[in-house]
Amino acid sequence: MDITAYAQQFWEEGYLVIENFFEDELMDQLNQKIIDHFGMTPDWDHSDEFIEKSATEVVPWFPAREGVLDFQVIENDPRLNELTNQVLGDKWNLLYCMIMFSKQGTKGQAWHQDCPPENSKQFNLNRLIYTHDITPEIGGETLVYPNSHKMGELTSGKPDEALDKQVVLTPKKGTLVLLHGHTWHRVLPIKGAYRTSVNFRSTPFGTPEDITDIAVYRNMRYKFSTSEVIEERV
Ligand SMILES: O=C(O)CCC(=O)C(=O)O
Repeated sequence: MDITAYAQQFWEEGYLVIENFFEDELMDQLNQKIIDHFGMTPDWDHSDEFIEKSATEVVPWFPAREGVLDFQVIENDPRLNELTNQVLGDKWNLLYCMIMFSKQGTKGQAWHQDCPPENSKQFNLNRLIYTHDITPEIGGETLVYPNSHKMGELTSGKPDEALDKQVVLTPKKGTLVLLHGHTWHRVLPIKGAYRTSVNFRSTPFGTPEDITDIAVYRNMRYKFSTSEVIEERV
């Protein structure tokens, strides 16, 4: 694995895909833990206003906050840590491990940036691991807009419309995707039984811990800690 080349590619494009990063057996075990936790029809966690306005239908879970440590094996993976060192520099912080679950027939996630893009040095790095195949039949493909980590604020408009330069990712079981928090991204609607991803969000040294509290959508900025639309965008 040429880590330097991977890091360079990440910084050029704002995202990076590495297939077969984790073994199937580990992915199957973790996928089962996720299903054991959520079942197939978990209750919503976000407010109705957020779900409606953001066109985003996911249920988050932070396993470590509940003492569930099964996912730490990924966090401790030396190759993942070496790659993160190359991308963020030696001093970076793990923000949290967040698992996202979407039920069958739900919308996925509209275009967003995980945090405001005004300060290019302050951002979160999504380190996404897929414990099952994402396919066109299952839906839930991840869309990214290459280079948009250098383009400032996500354009305003309809939250989930197709954008001309979007790239469709269909990560398979065991794929690692690194995604800059300022890169414009979204998740397509879910047609299969469910869709999940595991995200070890991290930040460069010196980034505030609440960096992902405010997310940018095409129609608003939303503050999660107070469940508030803090800016309408038109
Ligand atoms: O699950 C994915 O593929 C994307 C996750 C995402 O949109 C996010 O963490 O903001």
